Amino acid sequence: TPTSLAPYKQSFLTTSLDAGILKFGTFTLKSLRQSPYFFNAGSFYTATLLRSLTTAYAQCLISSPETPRFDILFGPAYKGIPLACCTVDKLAQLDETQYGDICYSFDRKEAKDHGEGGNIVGAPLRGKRVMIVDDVVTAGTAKREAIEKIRKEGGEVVGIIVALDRRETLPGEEGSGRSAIGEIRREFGVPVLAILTMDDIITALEGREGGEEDMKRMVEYREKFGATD
Ligand code: OMP
Repeated sequence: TPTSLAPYKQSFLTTSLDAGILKFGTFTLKSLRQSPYFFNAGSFYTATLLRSLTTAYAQCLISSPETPRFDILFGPAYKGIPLACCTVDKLAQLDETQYGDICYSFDRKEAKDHGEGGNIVGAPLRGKRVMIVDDVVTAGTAKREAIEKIRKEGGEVVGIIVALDRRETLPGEEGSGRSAIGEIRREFGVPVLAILTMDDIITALEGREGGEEDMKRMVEYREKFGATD
């Protein structure tokens, strides 16, 4: 099937489908919406799958015109921790000159009051330009918490990268067309990069043999809950 996706996005989508990480069916989301698809980034736990995920994050950061300059890649606990660590390793491997000095950092869920203390593991955030890496964005709740934490530690949030931007309206604001990610973009003035969006999935998979019913439900869901900004 002809698609307009960048090769690294296409290959990431293929891996996600083959590994059963991107699934079609009926799923209840954190927002309680019933979704015809679900992306379970927590399943990227084999060496090969983790590498395919962090390669895609690294290629997205390297190739997006929107990517800001950053010093630290921050992965919110717990799911973001391996993402931040393994993606900085991948960035340096792909371009040592440009990314060899990038640091990783993540938060503790519970503050430590002995030893070195503090709430952050990895590079200190104070005065640094911080990029957040996370799995999926739907309503953006988790990203807001991370932004607040980083600011409290004296870091400057310069952007967010996720594997999947579902591009949905905020719960209770279905008619507005305003997306969770659009709100974050406007409110905090930072770009939000995504390896894949819901539109990418539909574009790439529409017309796929045997997947017609799944795509019909995807399009219906997008009409109901999709954002337009
Ligand atoms: P928000 O914090 O509302 O943006 O929700 C994002 C979270 O929803 C993710 O971190 C996941 O825990 C979960 N999620 C997925 O992992 N994959 C999906 O396809 C959809 C969701 C979700 O529940 O919305």
